[in-house]
Amino acid sequence: MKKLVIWLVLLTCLFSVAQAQSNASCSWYEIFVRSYQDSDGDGIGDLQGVIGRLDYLEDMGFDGLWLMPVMPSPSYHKYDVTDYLGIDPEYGTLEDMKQLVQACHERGIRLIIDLPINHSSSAHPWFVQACAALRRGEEEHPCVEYYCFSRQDGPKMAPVRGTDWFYEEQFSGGGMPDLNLESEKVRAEITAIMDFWLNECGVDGFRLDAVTSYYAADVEKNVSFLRWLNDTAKELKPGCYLVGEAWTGLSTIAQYYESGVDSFFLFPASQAEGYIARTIRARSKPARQYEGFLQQVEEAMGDYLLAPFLGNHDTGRAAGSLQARSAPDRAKFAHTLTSLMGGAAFTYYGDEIGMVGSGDDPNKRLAMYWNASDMTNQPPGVTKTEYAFPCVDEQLQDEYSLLNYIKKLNHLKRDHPAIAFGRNEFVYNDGDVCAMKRIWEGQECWILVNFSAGTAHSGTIAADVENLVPAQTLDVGETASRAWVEDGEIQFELAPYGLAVLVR
Ligand SMILES: [Ca+2]
Ligand SMILES: [Ca+2]
Repeated sequence: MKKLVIWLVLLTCLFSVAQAQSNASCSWYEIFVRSYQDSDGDGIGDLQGVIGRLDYLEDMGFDGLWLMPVMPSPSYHKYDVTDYLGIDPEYGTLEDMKQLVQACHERGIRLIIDLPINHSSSAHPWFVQACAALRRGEEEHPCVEYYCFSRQDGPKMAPVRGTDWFYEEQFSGGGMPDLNLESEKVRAEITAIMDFWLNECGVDGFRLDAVTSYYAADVEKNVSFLRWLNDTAKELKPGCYLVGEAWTGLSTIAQYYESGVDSFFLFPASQAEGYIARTIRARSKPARQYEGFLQQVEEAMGDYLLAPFLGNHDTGRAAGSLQARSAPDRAKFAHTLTSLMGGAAFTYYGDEIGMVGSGDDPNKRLAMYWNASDMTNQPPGVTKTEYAFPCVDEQLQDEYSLLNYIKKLNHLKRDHPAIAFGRNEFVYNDGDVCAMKRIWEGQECWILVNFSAGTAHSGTIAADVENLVPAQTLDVGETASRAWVEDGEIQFELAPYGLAVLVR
């Protein structure tokens, strides 16, 4: 009997994992609403603007959207929230948000929103009331336990003016007091907040901001809080998707996955020193480097659903770190290598047209370059406005633009979900060319990839290739790659950075 129960539990688990992945999106797109598309002429991007661009996003093959914070906030970036149950009036109304959710779902696009709950704004009524109570000496006021107050000063502590109290602020100087996640009252608020967005508004999940700061430098407590958060969210809406920001190394990220949260951003693959950029820069045997990185990831992560990305709103733009101006083909290829890591890959808005930006945060969040006469205002604090590649409208017309390359890449993944969700096996690697086998839900997909800037000729792969048929190719330029089976061997001619997919 006991054995039967264990089997049933195991089967249920397997079934729910398969379920979760078959519902999963594999090409996510991160949007900074303010800089994306303005709909009412005030120069600030808004939700109706995003709705107006859904045809574009659907055409591009993105099947998931992550909106950076949309809740009311005094800052331009809105990571310090003053009302967790509303939409910032700059962006629109709750009705607009519901309309956006519905329009996304009609297109088979999932929508998640940023949930910054490590801290609130110092202008949040909870904090304002708590500080007022402390000034009156009312330490028992219900709001006081919402934050981490102490009579002891120290690092990451800030004074409560007019009292001898201090409060914890991990992101110091930003008016962002840390919430007390130990408090049952705060957890009840978070439950109500998630219920509101998941069920009343209809979003499909959350991007969890700054999870490593929940309990600063305490992975175990963070994982246990995330376990509670994940269980609560999944109970409120089975199948919702959570992705966490744990800006840390591979083994620590793997620990965070033990919480049950679906994904954590794969920071070690991102930015100028990450796996992708290092593979691209490798002086010899780049395909071997890539295999090595993928093996490290697999050893640490097992079957977890990865969330690889090149850059986001906090990092320098990928086109800059990849030196896309001098090597546009390599920049295209970097997006492919990101997707080939497997899982739910994320693209930051504007990266599909090679927008650049680094240094001060606002420079990384420039107005989306639709065309010179259709752009939002730049966010406040921008010190450098520069667009390295042509605008969206121009790139749409150019078959070999970065934009059209990423579009083809997204559609390739859509046609062959095994690329994103299949278990990976390297079946061939000569240093410049590798072949990877992915099997998922009965689909078998072989991907041949040329990592070099030269054409790769007539290699052969002999093992287990019966009945493999050529399916699709993806190339950075006009020369098309080829791969086919002949006399029990795969033959290939791969164009520079070319990719060929065979299926069985
Ligand atoms: Ca507007
Ligand atoms: Ca915290």
